[in-house]
This record gives sequence, C-alpha cells and structure tokens, in this order.
Amino acid sequence: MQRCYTLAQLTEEPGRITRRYLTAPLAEVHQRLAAWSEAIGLEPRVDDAGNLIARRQATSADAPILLMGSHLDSVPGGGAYDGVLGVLIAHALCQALGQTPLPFHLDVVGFSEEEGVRYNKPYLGSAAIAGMFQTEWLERIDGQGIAMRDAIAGFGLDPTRIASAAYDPDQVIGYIEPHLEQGPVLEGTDAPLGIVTCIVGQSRLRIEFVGEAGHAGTTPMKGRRDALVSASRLIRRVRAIGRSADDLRATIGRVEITPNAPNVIPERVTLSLDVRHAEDAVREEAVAAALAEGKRIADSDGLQFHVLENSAQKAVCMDPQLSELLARSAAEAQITTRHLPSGAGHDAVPLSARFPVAMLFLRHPGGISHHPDERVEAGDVAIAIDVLTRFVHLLAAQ
Ligand code: HGY
Ligand code: MN
Ligand code: MN
Ligand code: MN
Repeated sequence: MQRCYTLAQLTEEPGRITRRYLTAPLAEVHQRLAAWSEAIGLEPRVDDAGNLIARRQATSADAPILLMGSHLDSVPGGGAYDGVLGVLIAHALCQALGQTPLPFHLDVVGFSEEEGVRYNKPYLGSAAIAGMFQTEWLERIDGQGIAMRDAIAGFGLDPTRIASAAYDPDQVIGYIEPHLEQGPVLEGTDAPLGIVTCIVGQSRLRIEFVGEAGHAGTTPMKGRRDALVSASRLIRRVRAIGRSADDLRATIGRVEITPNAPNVIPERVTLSLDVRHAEDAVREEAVAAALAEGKRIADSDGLQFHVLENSAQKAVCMDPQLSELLARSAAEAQITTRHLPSGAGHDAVPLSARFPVAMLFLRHPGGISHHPDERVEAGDVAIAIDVLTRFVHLLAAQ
C-alpha cells in the first residue's frame, strides 16, 4: 500500500480520480482518497449521500468541527481539477499539519454530486450535509429512466438515511472551500489566490416546445409545427438576452428531441436554461424575458410552450470573519490576493444556509473550465496549502 501521496502526484492524479457521481461508481475514487486519508492519520467514511468524509481528530472528542473540501464529481468532458483539487488540498493540509494538536476536528469532505448533471439538481451531497436534502429529489428520473433513489442504492448507500448525513450547525465552526477560479481574473495578476466575495445567483430551468410529429418526406414544409425550429429561434433569443446586461450569463446546454429520428418532424423539444447574475433582480428579469420569448415564439408558430422546471438559487455572500482570516493568512505569508465574485456555483452555496462559509480561489491558467484543458500551477497549489495551514493556526489561536 502506498504510504503517502505527494501532492505533485495527486495533482497529476485527479484526471484519473475524478468521476461523475451517480454514473460511475465512486468506490474507486473513495478507495484512492481513503488510502491517502488513512496514510496521514485521518479516519475516512462515506455517508449515505455518497460524501467521502475523512476526520482529523481534535484534542478532545466533543470539540467543534471545521469542514474543508469540495466535490468529487465532474461534468461530461470536464477537467481534472474542478472540485477534486479542493479535496486534495485539504488532504495535503492535514499532511502538512502532521501531529499538530488542534482544538477542533478538521473534516475533509469530498461531496458526491455538486454538478447536478444527471438529475438536473446540483449540490446533492452538500445539501445532505446541510440538512437540506429534499426527499422528493429521490424520485427524479435520469435520461435512462433510472430514479435517483435506485442510483444511490446501486452504490450500496441507503437513500432512506440521507437525512442522517446532516451536521449539527451548533457543532460546525465553518466550511472552507479551496477551488480553481474557473475564470481569467487572477491570471496575469500578481495574485496566485483569490478571496471569494459572493457566489452569483443561478436559475436552472427546463422548458419545452410541443408541436406535431410527421413524415419528413410527405409533410409539406408549409404548416409544419416543428418543435426544433421553434426551439432554435428561442436559443438565439436567449443569447441576445444574455448579452443584454453586464456580467449576465444565459446558457442552453442540453437539448432533448422527441422522437429524435432523422425522418420524423420533431414533435417535442426540451431545453435546459441556466441564467446567472450577482444581482437577483437582473437574473429574474432575464429569466422572465426568456420565458416571454418562448411563449411568443410558440404562439406565432402554433405550438405549445411549457415550463417543466424553474429552480432559483439566490446570490450567496461569504462569511466576513472567515474571509478576513483567509486574507490575514495570505498577508502573513506575504502572498497577494484579490477579492472577486464567483460566476460558478459551489458546495458552499447550500452550506451557507447553515454554516459560515468562505472560499479560496486558485489562479487558473487559461481560465477554461468544464473542459479537459483545465490546469493549475503546482506552485500555486503549494501556496494555497501554506496559506490554509496558517489559516488553521490563526483559527485555533482565536
Ligand atoms: O455549474 C456550476 O456553476 C458548477 O460547476 N456546479
Ligand atoms: Mn463545475
Ligand atoms: Mn466545482
Ligand atoms: Mn461548482
């Protein structure tokens, strides 16, 4: 059994460690990380939401808990660092702390399903830790008709016990998430690290055009009620809406066509819609504009337009005390930092409803994410570990 992973090895490793949860068994991921956890004296376990939690014991059993980590899942064609890098950094921090006694437990957490790709529901693992997992989510069906309940049970977990994954907020000092910036702001500055100010609000919708199927060869072009043509008109309008305000983002990333046959006029098209902005009013206005456009297009083309799902997450601000302590830790290490918002969602979002949260961004060469070219500088990773080590000592001294 390999005794200790070096961080360099693990920052090369993530490409093979990262797996999209609920599709590829996390067992392999957990085994690799748990081996490292045990090698550095942590006690790894997996909760019934599929989160990997490795505890570094405090000096006393009833001590409070500091949570640190990120998610282990990824997106199709994703990179090697989004999420898992934060779990590796937390492990490396524990390795760097050695036997240093701390007045709090340090729980290194690898959350199961943050991206929400399979069931269009993000933050499943972190929602469970925050005690906010909704039982009705278990009935959601994926593209293969598999219910979430069965997918989770298929990994040997007990979906009926997910509520037991919740932490008692009275016992939690806070949550720290190290994460790639996933954008271009820090790159080209003298700041290898960023202190996140807030995570922008996000609306996730599923919308649908319903027209009429027909024979591709015998149905005249005039009078067709082709759901894909109407959907394509809305896709262009959504891009225009996304461009209508600074820092607004509007994305249609998934299109499902029924019956999806080359010689049949598309009867039904379901679209995902992802809208984000730091100001909730701007985001909500953009969503309303997109839905109004969808209705207008459907009416003019003689189709039906339905909103199948419309879930919104308001913008989330980081805890000022924990963020200030991160900034002080970096200053103590004579590291320049920048304060910046996050356009990406993170597990800190649901956790912020229950615990103080703060995020540390690492400079992201090229700034491209949810893409195989995701990169990180090993030197910046080493700086992040040093700053987090100082953070832990400053927190312990409080
Ligand atoms: O979609 C996001 O913002 C994140 O990657 N879950
Ligand atoms: Mn992501
Ligand atoms: Mn992420
Ligand atoms: Mn995220």
